Amino acid sequence: MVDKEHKSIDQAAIEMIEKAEKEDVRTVFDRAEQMKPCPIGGEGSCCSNCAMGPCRVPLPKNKEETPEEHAKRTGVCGATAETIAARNFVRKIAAGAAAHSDHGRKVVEAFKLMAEGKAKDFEVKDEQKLLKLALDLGVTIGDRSNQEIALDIAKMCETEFGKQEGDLLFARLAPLKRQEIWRQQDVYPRGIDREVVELMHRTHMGVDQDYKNLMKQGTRCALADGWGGSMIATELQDCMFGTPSPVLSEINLGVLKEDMVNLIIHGHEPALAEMLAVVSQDPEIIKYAESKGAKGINLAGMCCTANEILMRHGVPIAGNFLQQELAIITGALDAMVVDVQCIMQGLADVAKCFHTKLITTDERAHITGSTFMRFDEQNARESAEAIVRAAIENFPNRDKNVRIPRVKTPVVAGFSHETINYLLGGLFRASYRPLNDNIINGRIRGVAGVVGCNNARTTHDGDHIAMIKELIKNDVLVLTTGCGAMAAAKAGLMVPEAAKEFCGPGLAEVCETVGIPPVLHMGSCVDNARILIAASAMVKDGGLGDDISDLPAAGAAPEWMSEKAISIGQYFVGSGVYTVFGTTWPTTGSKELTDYLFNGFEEQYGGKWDFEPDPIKAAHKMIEHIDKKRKALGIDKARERVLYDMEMRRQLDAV
Ligand code: SF4
Ligand code: MSK
Repeated sequence: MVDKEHKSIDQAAIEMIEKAEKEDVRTVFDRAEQMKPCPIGGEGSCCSNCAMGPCRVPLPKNKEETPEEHAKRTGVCGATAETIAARNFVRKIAAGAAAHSDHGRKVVEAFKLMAEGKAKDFEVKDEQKLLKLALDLGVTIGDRSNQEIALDIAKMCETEFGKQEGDLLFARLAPLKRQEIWRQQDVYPRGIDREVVELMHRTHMGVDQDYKNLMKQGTRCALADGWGGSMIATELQDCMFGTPSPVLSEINLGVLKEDMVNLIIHGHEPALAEMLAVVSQDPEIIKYAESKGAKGINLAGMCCTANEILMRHGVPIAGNFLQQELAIITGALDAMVVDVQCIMQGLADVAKCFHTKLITTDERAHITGSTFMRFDEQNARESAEAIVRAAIENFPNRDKNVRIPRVKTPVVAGFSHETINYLLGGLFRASYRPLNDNIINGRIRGVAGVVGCNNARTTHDGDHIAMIKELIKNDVLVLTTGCGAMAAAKAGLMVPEAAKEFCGPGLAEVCETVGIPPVLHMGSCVDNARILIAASAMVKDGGLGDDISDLPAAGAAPEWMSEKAISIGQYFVGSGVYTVFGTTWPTTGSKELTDYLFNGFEEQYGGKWDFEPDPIKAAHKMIEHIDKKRKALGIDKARERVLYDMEMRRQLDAV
């Protein structure tokens, strides 16, 4: 028997892992047990960049390496352990930045089609945001229509990918001091595609062989993701699908319904999900489902697409990354519809054991053994309808072997930057002032971004929850995205009532006064750009220094697994944030490179990396960093506790 509790802290997941075992269905949890990680690749000491290799240059175990031994630790071409580890690390950045940015490009294409009137099912949903974006980008507003303004914005954003000269436009939204640092370090991002291509070129055999210089381009490429591809994706998605505002929903496998057609949309890009949300409410389609014996259509999300439609429509979430196969194992899933990123190939094998139809929808991501049904933005509704009909037609094929865990949790999501601004400051004077004031007076100790994936090498959701609970207990407000956000929601940390139960007294008071949860769901992976904007807004509101690196703030990804997470981490570090990763660290094969990332970087960028697999210790490292920043700002004395009476609370409201 396997130790199921060790695999997940989520009761729904544990129940489905047991069901899989009984039914002899192999999942990611089994594969992780059978496939031990390669120790040489794990420390970044394997190079396969040319056919003279692969070369392995592992760090000697259990003994100090002499300088002579170190000098001999090279690949066939003479590449040192530092160069090899750095090349491997920055290639992860290039892949992560490419993934986010190609998502951004797809959004721009859909946005442009909409502006040209060629994507008839999409429209500008948030006019305010469109106009704000036009002002940010210098697009003329005048008496032009939304379509005309949107077309100019689309063209400008399109150019951001391929431009050869000049700076990325969205990077101008960073605090001025941050931009100065980028200029001093010569890493101000240029065209998005250019940064990815240059990084791939520089890591080719025989090009850039100085680990610090490789990291310089790695930083510039990551910044082109955070302040470019990801930010473009988030901003245009908000214009086209609506900027999220607080919404109540539910999360976990218990959202699946025995008597309805269950359809899960899994992946990252929201356009298809948006249309599925519309189509699944269509009375005609519901009638069709009824004709097949179902009571209706139940749409749920998985991974970041789930976050997108939860944030905007309150569509329930079935689970995060490590639950994708488990959703099929319920036996209640009629269709698993996927687009791009974080989709395990194992889904196809698991789906074969059940009646579930696995449907791929994007030309860039086919899976052997699945059915391909292309999603066409120009005929979005028809494409979505065909997919929903396929799910409905599969409903009668369900067998009796259905078990849906009775586990689901309420969640309040939808905390975009604009919403936080409004909730804190009010409609007419939206600002971060009350947040800054509460940090200055010490009720809130600081802010942490806890983001990222699940990883089958550590207990599913365990590290996220241990870290987040430790942070909020110590009065640190947590902003979160991605699968970490879903972990927090499943653990009941995303309802306002959680403040009283889990927070330190200062944070609890503020959350209760404003009526927000202590852990704020800010969206999907690309929406980490919202955290950059929020951090910039805090700097601009004043009182907490003049750069993101001055803020009492820290970042973490305790269960990271994807290359996108490395790119996100690097753009946080390059934006001045102390960032701690858990589970494993991919550069330990080179002490010099690791020391540069964990220490040297801070001198250049104000932010730095750290690694700590123990989530409680990691939380305390973050708190220590937050306290260091409070001290530097001279607000460390302010952390005295104040008990609020009603009058004081009203004053807080009126700030
Ligand atoms: Fe080996 Fe150098 Fe080729 Fe890498 S580039 S595989 S270290 S010879
Ligand atoms: S889905 S990148 S596992 S957060 Fe964005 Fe989750 Fe990580 Fe994928």
